[in-house]
Amino acid sequence: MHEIVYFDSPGFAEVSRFCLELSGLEWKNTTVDWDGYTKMKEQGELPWGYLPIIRTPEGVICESNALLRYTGALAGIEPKDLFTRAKVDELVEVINGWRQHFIPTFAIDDLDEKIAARQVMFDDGGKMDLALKAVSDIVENSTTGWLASTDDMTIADIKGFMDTFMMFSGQFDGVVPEMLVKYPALLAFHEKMSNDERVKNYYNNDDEIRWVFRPGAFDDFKSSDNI
Ligand SMILES: N[C@@H](CCC(=O)N[C@@H](CS)C(=O)NCC(=O)O)C(=O)O
Repeated sequence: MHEIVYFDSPGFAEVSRFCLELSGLEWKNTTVDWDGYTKMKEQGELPWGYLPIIRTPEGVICESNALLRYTGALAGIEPKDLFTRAKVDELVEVINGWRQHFIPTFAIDDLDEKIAARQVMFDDGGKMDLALKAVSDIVENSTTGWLASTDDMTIADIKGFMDTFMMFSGQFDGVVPEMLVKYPALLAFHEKMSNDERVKNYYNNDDEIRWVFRPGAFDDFKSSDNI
């Protein structure tokens, strides 16, 4: 039995939760609040001090990208070809790196200041704008519609989809769905991923934060030139 432990939010764990579901194995989704996290840390249950972790029959694994590769392999979606697998990993790392821009804004106490700092990142030429343009280019240059031009979905697609769209759920002050109007290719990728049967089935529920992963979630924000 595999058990993933994280906060309730998608954050660093959503991609691995989805892969565990795809694997068809029995798995448990354990969620903790800040007190629960602190307790685990004090009790020495977090080898590197962070969540998520996954408890496996053989021991604990930490670091979200390690979890993603492991659960992606359990799901049987890792490319067999080594070069392709490395290209998938390359995208996973690049997408992960975008968090570096965003995370410092969590420490800004003043709400207006926090919103302003995030707005700058999403303005033309800002770090998140460039990141979203970069995924858009990857989508446009793909020969198959999947980010690493593979025949089927890989962990790069899951990471690209979830890490990108989770930002717009309303969970992060100042980051609003309207910001997506500038990225039609990204919205096309959203349509592909959210309508994939595996993704569609997983989000066939009424979770309030995870509306961003459902088909049609951003239909209101598709620009008219794009229809
Ligand atoms: N590099 C870690 C980072 C994980 C991380 O930052 N987790 C946050 C929750 S989103 C955490 O545990 N924060 C507790 C803290 O910063 O004290 C990973 O990718 O798993």
